Amino acid sequence: MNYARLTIALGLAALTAACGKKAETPVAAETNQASPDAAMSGDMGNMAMAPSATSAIKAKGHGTVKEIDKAAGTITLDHGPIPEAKWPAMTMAFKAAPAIADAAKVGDKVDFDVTLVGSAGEVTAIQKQP
Ligand SMILES: [Cu+2]
Repeated sequence: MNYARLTIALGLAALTAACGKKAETPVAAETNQASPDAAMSGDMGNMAMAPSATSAIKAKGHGTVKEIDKAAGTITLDHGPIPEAKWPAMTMAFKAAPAIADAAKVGDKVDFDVTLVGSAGEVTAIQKQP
């Protein structure tokens, strides 16, 4: 079934892009290369919940604040590529401590430090771009 195959392909692409580690099978790598847009259009919500945690990667990113949810402890960033994790540019929610959420506001262009574990990430420092 084409739909099932597409779903699997998207899942693999998202995992491959999200995990920051090399694909475990050549098939996954091929899928990811063949359709870089698949990872972009993948459901970031699902991605964030994927229980495929690996070792943490510390990285720096740049982006624009799209949403801050202090109750949920998240900040949504439209961020550029993060080569340390092999992530393409995307919009996604990160965990954020209250101090981080207070230091930024929607629309700010920011530089940020992030700790990535699997497909989830936490912003650990944020600074508005001058
Ligand atoms: Cu992302």
